[in-house]
Amino acid sequence: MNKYLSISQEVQEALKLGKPVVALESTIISHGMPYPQNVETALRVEQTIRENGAVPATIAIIGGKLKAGCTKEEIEYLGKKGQHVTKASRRDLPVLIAKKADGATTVTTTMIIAAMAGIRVFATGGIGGVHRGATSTMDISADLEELAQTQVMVICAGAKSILDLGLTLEYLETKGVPVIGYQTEELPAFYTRHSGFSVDYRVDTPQELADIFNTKIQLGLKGGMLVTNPIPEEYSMPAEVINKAIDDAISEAERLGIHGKKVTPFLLAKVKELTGGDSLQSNIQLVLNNARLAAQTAKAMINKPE
Ligand code: PSU
Ligand code: MN
Repeated sequence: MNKYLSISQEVQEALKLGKPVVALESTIISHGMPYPQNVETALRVEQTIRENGAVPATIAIIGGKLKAGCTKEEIEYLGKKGQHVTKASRRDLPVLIAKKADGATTVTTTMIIAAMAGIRVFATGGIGGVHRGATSTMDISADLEELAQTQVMVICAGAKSILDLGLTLEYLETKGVPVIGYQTEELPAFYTRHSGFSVDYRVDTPQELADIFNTKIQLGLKGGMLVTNPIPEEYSMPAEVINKAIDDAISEAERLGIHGKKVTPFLLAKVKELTGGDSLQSNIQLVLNNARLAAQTAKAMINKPE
């Protein structure tokens, strides 16, 4: 095991016994939601994973250590520090480790650390992707490159239309990443169940998800798999409301000249501000929904095809 990796006792034991483990990211805690709802949600997500028969491993960088399995205190610390914690992507890892600093892991770094620890399933809210206007800004999330090279299944609620969803799918196709709709043929758009774009395949059970990913691993194909799980109907938002907020947030970001790693957190915070508490409630519910599916899928992964 590499000397920078620190796996909690509980997660280590589960992995040793071949029990199901689900990885969780920490940027969603520090940058994705306000305090204290971020901490409450992170703990509820862990609880949901346990109720569904798996062990949660919240991932973060603390004092230069790559943590797979954060304590309640560490989650509380990251949630309180919020945007003051470094949002850590692949390029930040060596710097933060060498400086013995803290970092909140994005989808990218959560995948990297999960893979190092031997965790194959990861639940989150939404992933990064190709931004609108990327043809001139070249703003494409490192999450897509990570999905292309690291063998972790990412279960999300699709992507927010702060992104260009069509270009995001094209990019994933080029990079050889399977995009699977869970009980849907349509790519969900995070707050809403519909985007107008089709996914590659529809799958209806956790066992099918597990079989596809186990097969990918057995074939030795590098890269992950993206599972898009629509927000439950009762928590989805009216498309006009959310799309108006997203358009306004993007205009504001352009006006202020926001760029680089600040773009996504800025847009997320602005959309939340413009839609009040409604979008936060939807956000919490879709993450819980993904945690349930991830736990069931991690359990199913243990039944490997011959
Ligand atoms: N999209 C969301 N919620 C999030 C993020 C994206 O709907 O919390 C976070 C995730 O951690 C994701 C990161 O990996 O933002 C992507 O940032 P960027 O676009 O800068 O790559
Ligand atoms: Mn970016």
